[in-house]
This record gives sequence, structure tokens and C-alpha cells, in this order.
Amino acid sequence: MLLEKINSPADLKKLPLSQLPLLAQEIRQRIIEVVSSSGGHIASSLGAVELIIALHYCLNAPQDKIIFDVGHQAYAHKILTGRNKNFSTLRQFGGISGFPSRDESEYDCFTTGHSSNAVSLAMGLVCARDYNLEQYRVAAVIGDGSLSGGPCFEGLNNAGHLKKDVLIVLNTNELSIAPNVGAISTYLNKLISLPVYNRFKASLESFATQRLPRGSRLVKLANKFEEGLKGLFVPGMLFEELGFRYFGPFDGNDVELLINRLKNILTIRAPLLVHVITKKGKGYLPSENEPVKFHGISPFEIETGDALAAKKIETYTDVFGKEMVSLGAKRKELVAITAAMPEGTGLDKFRDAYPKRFFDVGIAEAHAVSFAAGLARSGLVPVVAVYSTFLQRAYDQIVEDVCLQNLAVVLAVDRAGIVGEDGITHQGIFDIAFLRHIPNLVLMAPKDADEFRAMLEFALNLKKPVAIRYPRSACPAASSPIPGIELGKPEIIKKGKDFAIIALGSMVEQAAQAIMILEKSDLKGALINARFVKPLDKTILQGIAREYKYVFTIEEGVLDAGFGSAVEEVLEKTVTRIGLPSEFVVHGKRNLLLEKYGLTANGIVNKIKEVVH
Ligand SMILES: Cc1ncc(C[n+]2csc(CCOP(=O)(O)OP(=O)(O)O)c2C)c(N)n1
Repeated sequence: MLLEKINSPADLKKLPLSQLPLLAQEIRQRIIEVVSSSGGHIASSLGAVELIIALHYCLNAPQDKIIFDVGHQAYAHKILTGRNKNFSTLRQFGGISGFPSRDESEYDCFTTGHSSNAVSLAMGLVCARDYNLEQYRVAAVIGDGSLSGGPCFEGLNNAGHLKKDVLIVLNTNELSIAPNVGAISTYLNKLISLPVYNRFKASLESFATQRLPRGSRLVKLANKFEEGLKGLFVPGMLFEELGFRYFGPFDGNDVELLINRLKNILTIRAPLLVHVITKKGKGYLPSENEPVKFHGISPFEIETGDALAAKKIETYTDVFGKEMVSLGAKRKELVAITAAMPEGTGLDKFRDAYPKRFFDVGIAEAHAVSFAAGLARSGLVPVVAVYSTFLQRAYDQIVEDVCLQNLAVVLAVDRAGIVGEDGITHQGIFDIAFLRHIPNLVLMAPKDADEFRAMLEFALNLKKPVAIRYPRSACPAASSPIPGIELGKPEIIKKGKDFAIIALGSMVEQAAQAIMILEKSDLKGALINARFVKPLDKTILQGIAREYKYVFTIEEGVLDAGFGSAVEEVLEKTVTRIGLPSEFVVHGKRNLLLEKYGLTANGIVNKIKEVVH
């Protein structure tokens, strides 16, 4: 095994070029084996193996910096930079992170997970390097999906203007998670399929390889000639116009070719954009055939690619996806928006049922929210489904374009709370804190499927900005007959004597179990389902505070500026708040992390026993 001998890029460089395709195969095998049991971003990582080998072969990391946009494609980078042995702990608590992590390795310049920021990060490094008169190369690797995100264009715009030595590698595979959408994607496809340029390229290549002596200066000149001339052939030359020297498109799964090209290109010190085409899921048939399913996957059987998960449970996302379809049938004004996550958010069903009322705007959360404001301003009722962590990108648009205008936009905030294995960059734990202070916005959280459906209907009728947050978890099926939802009013599920718990959304079920456990120790608790974070019904809350000596709040989010704080503000007195500390929460199974932070029935029992005398 070649891989066994490689603990750093220096070891990699000891291998001759001719052995690198075999190494790529071994890395693929390792990725498939590990991800089949840990789950993870297999398709993107398989596609980028040769590209990562080539970059480490030609650059000198960690002195040279390589930044992976999102970072979900960087498994080969982890394997080549001393983490092969531990790679089997991928995404497990205490194990290797699924994304680049500064805590994990000096080869990871940034802890990443959100897309479209690599060019900006690179430009910051480059300017600091030049200011400090240091000498190293900086490379940013970005996918064609991530290129569609606004921050990437801001970075490119700045890079072309600064004219500094930086390498941007654009990895095109025609997919984001779902097939790419948007004008830029169409442009890139044109670029890679342009017949005149490709014919020219092919004839130049055969001239160089067949008529000229191998490795001669003339071959090198021919390469340079091709690189120089193609500007005349490639239409638009968007990147050249932006101030980059554009090279490609190259076959990004041909490691020898890539290294030869990169070596040449890296002799130039300028804003460089190297465009490679890779096959998402390369080398593992099930993921080549179904790259969308294999973008991010839970454990699977290697032979078939079938998921190992026992039985399918209905998640909050499933409930949302189905309910959007039935609401769509009743309401012609309902439209749905996703930022490149139709499957993840469950909106794929709405897309299939009502294609004209569905918008996938690409990885562009900020745009999605302003776009929704435009739709709402014209009388449509948009639902923007977005993961809590990615909604962070759209804070200003929520404030200015939706809430300030008091427009009827519904934000379906999925993955709110602990998301589990995707880890530190993906936990949806800040949304309560960054939403609950915005005027006009109503913020809710359902405890089960029936209530979720009722909340959606309520939100669509409200004609105001509404956010509904729900977790990445199984959704309890149904409540006893649901009392109608009234703005700001909680649901009193159970009366008690010794204490009261006001629980939010996903935590209602845990709180109910905790109360049952405590009854065995003769402690009788009341259970209140908050339903709303904002507004809160002051009279009802004050009544609860009068009736019970001990009041607890519980939420799946950070405590700072969270739901419990909101209750305290309304009551103007302190309660015992249970939730997450204000810290970044690492990767691990959701249940394990909930347990760690005391957000399980037992955790709640312990806390209540500590406080109630
Ligand atoms: C701000 C943000 N929105 C959404 C995502 C979710 N996401 C992760 S990877 C990805 C697709 C990236 O596509 P591309 O850059 O083409 O990489 P590929 O997976 O195709 O290699 C998306 C939408 C994210 N990581 N960050």
C-alpha cells in the first residue's frame, strides 16, 4: 500500500508521478470504507481526490496555504496530511471532523463548513503575506455550486482589483448538492463544452505530444502558447475580465496532467484561476450514478450503496415537505424558495408538484430572503426553507427587507438545534438569539407533527414575517386534540404543584418525560408548551410565575439571548434556564450531544432535583 507510507505532503512528493493514479485509487478506497460506516460527504470528496493530490504535490503546505471552500470535499487532504490513521473516526464525537478544522491540523488554515468564502479568506492571507514581506502561495479551491454564492463574487471582484499572487481552483462538476442552477452555471457549462476551443486544444495537444520531443522546451512553450491563445477562443472570458489569468478547463481527475499544468501555471505570479472538471462521486458506481443522494449520506452498504439505517422515521423535514404540497393545492399564492437544498429541506416534493411556484436560487441565502420580500410585496406568500446555520447569512435581509417592510414571508428554519455529525460550523443554535429581537417578526417552534402543520397554516394566514424553527430529528406524531394556535399564547399541557417547565419545540417531549420520572419521586411538575418565542403572552407567563415557586425554561439553542432570556425579560425576574452554553458545539451524534448538555429527560430531571427543595 502506498498510502501507508504517507504521513505528510513531503512523503507524497517522494512518489513518482506514475504512481499517483494508484495512490488516488487507494485514497478512494479508504474514503469509501470509512464513509460507509461513518456517513459523510462522499461524492464531493471522491471527485476531488486527484485535484488534492496535485495541489499537495505542487505546493508546499502548510507553509503554502490551501483553503477548501465549504471543506466537505477535503477528505483526501485529511488523509494526505497525517490523519489517515484516525480517519476511521470521521464525524464521531472526539474524532476527525467532517470539515477542515484548525483544532485538528496545521494544514487546515480555517475551520470551514459554510460556502463561498474561500476566495475572501485567501485574499486576506495574501494581503497579510505581502504586507509582512513573506513568501508563500495561497490557493482557494471552490466548487461551481459555491461559486454561485454572493460572497464568492465579492472576493473575486476584490482579487481582480488587487492583482496579487493567488491561485483559485474552480472545480466544476455541474452539481451543487442538487444539479446546479443559475446563469453562472450555464456559463461554465458553455465554457467546458465549447467545441472550437476544445478542437483547438486537442490539435495543439497532439502536435505537442507527437511531433515534439517529450519534456522539451518546445512542449513547455506549446503549453504556454495554448494557455495564452485560449483567451481568443473562450467566449465572455468572465474571469479574465475580472482580472484573472484563466487556465483550463482541465480534466481534474487526471492527476499527471494536473500536476504538469499546475507546475507551469505556478511559475506565474498573478491572480490565477485554474478551471478543472471533475466527476462527482468518481470511482464508486452508486455515487457516480446518484451523486445527489451521495452528496451527504448516512452509513451505507458498500456493495449496493443502500442505507444501513433500520427503519425510516418521519422527521420534521418530512412533515414540512408533505404539508407544503397539501398547502400548495389549497393556496395558489403559496411559493417556495430554497438556497440549493431542495432535498435537504424537503421542498423537492413541492418542486415536483408545482414547478412554476418553486425557486432554487443556488447557494444564496441572502438573495433568497430579499427575493422572497419581492414576491411578498407583490401579493404572493413565500416560504423560504433554510437551515438555521445558513440563515445566519441572511440576517440583514431579514431585518431590512422583510421585517422592516412587515412583509408576509415565512422562514422555515430547519436543522434548528443540534445537528450532530456535521458539527461545529453547522449547529443551528443561534437562530433564537439572532431572530427574537427583530421587530414585527413572529418566532415559533412546534413540538410535534400536528402542531407543525397547524403552525404553518397559522403562519400563512398571519400576513406578517414569521419564522418557524424545527430540529433535525424524528417528529413526534400527534398531540391530543390541538387547541387552536393563538398569537403569543403557550399551551398548558399539564398542571402541577412543585414546579413548572416552559419548554420550547423539540424540548417539550423531553420535558414531558422528565416530569413523568420526577412524579415517581413525588415531585409534581406543570408542563407548558411555549409554542412562541416571540411574542410572549405576559399575562399567562406572569400567572405561571405566581402559581409556581420554581419555573424552568428549556430550549435547544444557546442560552445567551435565547428563549429563557425572553421569558425572564417578560417576567422581570429570573427563572432557571436550561439550554446550551454560549460555545461552539463540536461534532458527534445528536443524542450524545444533547445528553452532554443536559437536554434529555434525565438531564432535566437532574437539574430540577438540584433546584427544587
Ligand atoms: C452558506 C451555505 N449554504 C449551503 C451550504 C450547504 N452545502 C454544502 S456543500 C453544497 C454544495 C456545494 O456545491 P459545489 O461547491 O459545487 O461542490 P461539490 O459538492 O459539487 O463538489 C451546499 C449547498 C453550505 N455549506 N453553506
